[in-house]
Amino acid sequence: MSQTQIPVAVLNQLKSAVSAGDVIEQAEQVEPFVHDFRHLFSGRTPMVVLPDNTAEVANVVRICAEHRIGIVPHGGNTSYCGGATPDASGSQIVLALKRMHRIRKVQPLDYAITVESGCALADVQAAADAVERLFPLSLGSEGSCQIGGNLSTNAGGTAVLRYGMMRDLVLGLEVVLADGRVLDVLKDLRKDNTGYDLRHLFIGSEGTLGIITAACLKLFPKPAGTATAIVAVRDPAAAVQLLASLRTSSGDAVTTFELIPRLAVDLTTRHISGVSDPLDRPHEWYVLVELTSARPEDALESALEGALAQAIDSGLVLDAALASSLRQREALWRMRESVPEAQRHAGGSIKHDVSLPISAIAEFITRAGGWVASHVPDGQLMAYGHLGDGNLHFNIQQRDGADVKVFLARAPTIQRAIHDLVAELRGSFSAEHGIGQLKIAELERYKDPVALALMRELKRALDPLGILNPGKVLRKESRTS
Ligand code: 2HG
Ligand code: ZN
Repeated sequence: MSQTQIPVAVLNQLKSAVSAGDVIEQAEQVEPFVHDFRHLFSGRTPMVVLPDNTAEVANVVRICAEHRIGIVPHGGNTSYCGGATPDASGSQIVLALKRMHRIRKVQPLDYAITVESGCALADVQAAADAVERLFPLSLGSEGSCQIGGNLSTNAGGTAVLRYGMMRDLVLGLEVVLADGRVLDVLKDLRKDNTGYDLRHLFIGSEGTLGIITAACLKLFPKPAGTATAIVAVRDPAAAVQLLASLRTSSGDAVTTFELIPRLAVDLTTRHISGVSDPLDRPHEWYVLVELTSARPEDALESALEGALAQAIDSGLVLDAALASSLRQREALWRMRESVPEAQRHAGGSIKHDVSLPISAIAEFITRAGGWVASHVPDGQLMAYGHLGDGNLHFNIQQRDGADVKVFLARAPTIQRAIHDLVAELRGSFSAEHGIGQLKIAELERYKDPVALALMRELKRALDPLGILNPGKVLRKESRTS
C-alpha cells in the first residue's frame, strides 16, 4: 500500500487552504495524531491540517468534499473510544483545531462566554473565573481536553448532578457543514424557539455531522461556599439513600457525589504521590461529596456535618471527614481524579462507562459484581464514579500477576455480559465517553432500531458523501472514503 492515498496535488491544495501553510506531514510529528491516548487504536494519515479560523476550516472541508477525502476532527486527543483517530487506510486527513483557541467574547452580564473549539477546557474555566463567574464543566483531563471535543462527545465529569452535561451548558454554536457552508447559530439567547433546535444535532455526534468551530457557553455565579467530605458508606444502597437525603436537606446544593471503592483508595495510595488513606480505618465503599452554594462556607459545612451525623445514627454512614482546609480538599480531589492514572499503573483494565436509573445502581453493582467475582478470577471490580448522575465506571482491574494479554482478550465477552445486564435494567452502555470506533457494535445491539435508522438517515442528509469522521459512531457505508 502506498504511503498516501491522497494525490499530492490535493495535499498541496489543502496546504494552501490554511494560513502559513500550517500542516504537519513528517511521520514523527504526525505520530501523536494517529494513536488514541489509551493506544487502543492506531491509524495513518498523510497530513494533519491546522486551520486558524472558521473560514479556513470551511476551505479545507470544501476541498475534501470535492475529492471525497475523509476528515477526522482532532481536539485534545483524550477520547476513550478512538473518536479522533484516523483509520489505517492513509486516505483521511486529520483536522486539528488547536490553533483555534481564542476566547471570542466574555459576557458577564449575559452569564455567557463565546469561545473557539480549540480552547482547552481549563482556559475557559479560567476566563470565566477572571470575571467572577463559573464555567462548571469539570473533568480529570480539563488541562488538555478541548471545548470542541467536550461538545462533540457531550462530556460529563464531576459536576453534572448540579449543572448538567455539556449539552446543557450551550447557548449557541458555529458549525462547518460537510459541504463547507457555515451554520451560524452562535446566539447567546436563553430563549429562541425558531423551529428545529439544530445545536443538539451536533453536540454528541462526535464530528460525524459537522465540525463545531465555536460555541457560546453558559456561565454561573461563582459559589461563595464549598464543603467537601469523604464519607465511608455501608454499601452502594446506603450511598444512594444518602444522596437523596442530602439533596433535600442541603437545598439541592450537592454538586459532586462520587462513588469510590476500597480498591481505588488502595491503588491511588500505592501509585500516586501525595494521596493517603482518607480515614482512620479502611472501608469497602466511600463517597466524595461536595456541596457548593451562595451560602458562606461555615453554614454549608455545618449543614453537611449535621446531615452526616444523622446518617451515622441511621447506619447509612460508617465514618466521615470534612476537608478542613484547601489542602485537604485538594488531596481528596487528587485521590478521585487520579483513579484512571492509578489504574494504568496497576495493569490492564476492562472498562464500562454505564449509566442506570439511580434507584437501580445498587442492584446493578450487586448483580454485575457477583458475575465478575464468579466469571473473572483474574480481575477485581473497580466500580467508581459519578453516582450522583447514575454513571458508573464499572471497570475490572487486572489482578497483580495476571497475564494482561489473556485478561484483556476476554474483554468483548465480559463487556457483552455487563452491557446485557445494563440493558435489562434499562440503562445505557455509554454514559459520557461516547461511541467513537470502540462501541459501534454495542450501539447496533442496544440502540432502539428506529432511533438507529433515524441516525443513519440524518448522517446521509447532512453528510451525503460520508466525509465527516468516517467510521465513527456509525459504520462506514460504501460511499464513504
Ligand atoms: C473519570 O471519571 C473518567 O475519571 C475516566 O471519566 C473513567 O477511566 C475511566 O474509566
Ligand atoms: Zn467519568
